[in-house]
Amino acid sequence: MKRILVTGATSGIGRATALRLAAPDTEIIITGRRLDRLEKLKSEIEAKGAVCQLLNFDVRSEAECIKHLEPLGRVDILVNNAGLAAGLEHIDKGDSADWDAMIDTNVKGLLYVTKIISRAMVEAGKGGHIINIGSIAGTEPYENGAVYCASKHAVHAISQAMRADLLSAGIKVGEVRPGMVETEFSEVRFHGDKERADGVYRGVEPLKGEDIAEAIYWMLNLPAHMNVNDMVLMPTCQAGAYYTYRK
Ligand code: NDP
Ligand code: 8X3
Repeated sequence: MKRILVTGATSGIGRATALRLAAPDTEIIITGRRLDRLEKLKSEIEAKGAVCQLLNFDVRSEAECIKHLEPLGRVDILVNNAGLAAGLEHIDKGDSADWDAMIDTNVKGLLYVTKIISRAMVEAGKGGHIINIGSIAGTEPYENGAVYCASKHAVHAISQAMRADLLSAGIKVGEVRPGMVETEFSEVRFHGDKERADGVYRGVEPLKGEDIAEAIYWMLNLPAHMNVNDMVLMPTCQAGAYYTYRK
C-alpha cells in the first residue's frame, strides 16, 4: 500500500491532489485546519477505494506538526502544499500579521513538516518522493507581493537544497510552480472579499486545482530513474507574473 501525505487538503490544489491520487492501493493522509472539510474529503477518498486518515492541525506550530506527523512513521510521498498569500499592497502599507502568516505557513510550516517526514524516509532507507508547491512568485518578484514572493523564493531555494541533502537517501524532490490557479487563494489573499477575488479571474481561463493535480500524478508515476526537479505551469492566457491576456 502506497502511503501519501498531502498538506492543506481542505481546498484547491491540495484537495484536488488528494482525490487524484486516491486509489484502492493507497492510503491518503490529509491535513488542514478545517475539520468539517477534512471529514467530507475523507468520505470522498474512501469512496474511491483508498484508506484515508485525517490530521487536523495548523502547520505553523512545530509542536502540532510533531504530535500529528511523527506517529505516522515513513510515508512514500509527501506533497507540501499548505500555504497562502495574505494581502496585496506596497511594502510601506503591509500588515505585519499578514507577513507572519505567510512566512510561518509557507516557509516555517513547510520546514517543520519536511524535517519530520524526510527523517522517517531516511531512517527507513527505502527512498521516497517529496513535491513542494512553489509558485512563479518563487522566481518573479512582483509589485505588492514582496513577502509572498519572498516566501516562495524560500520554497524554491529549499527545494533545490533539500534535493541535494536527500540525494544519497534516494529521495526524489520536485517542485511544482504554478501561475494563476482558481482556488480559494485570492479570497484568502483579500481576507474574504469575494468580489475582489473574482476580479482576479475575470476575462481569463485560469488553471484549476485538478490541472495541477494531474501534473503531480504524472511526476509521481515516472520511472524510478527519472525526476522532475522544477515544473512551471501556467494557463495559456498567462506568460508570467506581469503578462496576462484578458478578453
Ligand atoms: P487554497 O486557499 O484553496 O488552499 C490552501 C490550503 O492550505 C487549504 O487547504 C488550507 O487549509 C491550507 N492551509 C493554509 N494555511 C494553513 C495552516 N496554517 N495550517 C494548515 N493548513 C493550512 O489555495 P491553493 O490551493 O491555491 O493553494 C495551495 C498552494 O498552492 C499554496 O502553497 C499556494 O501558495 C500555492 N499556489 C497557488 C496558486 C494559485 O494561483 N492558486 C499559484 C501558485 C502557487 P485550512 O485553511 O483548512 O487550514
Ligand atoms: C500564486 C500566483 O501570481 O499570485 O502563487 O503569485 S501569483
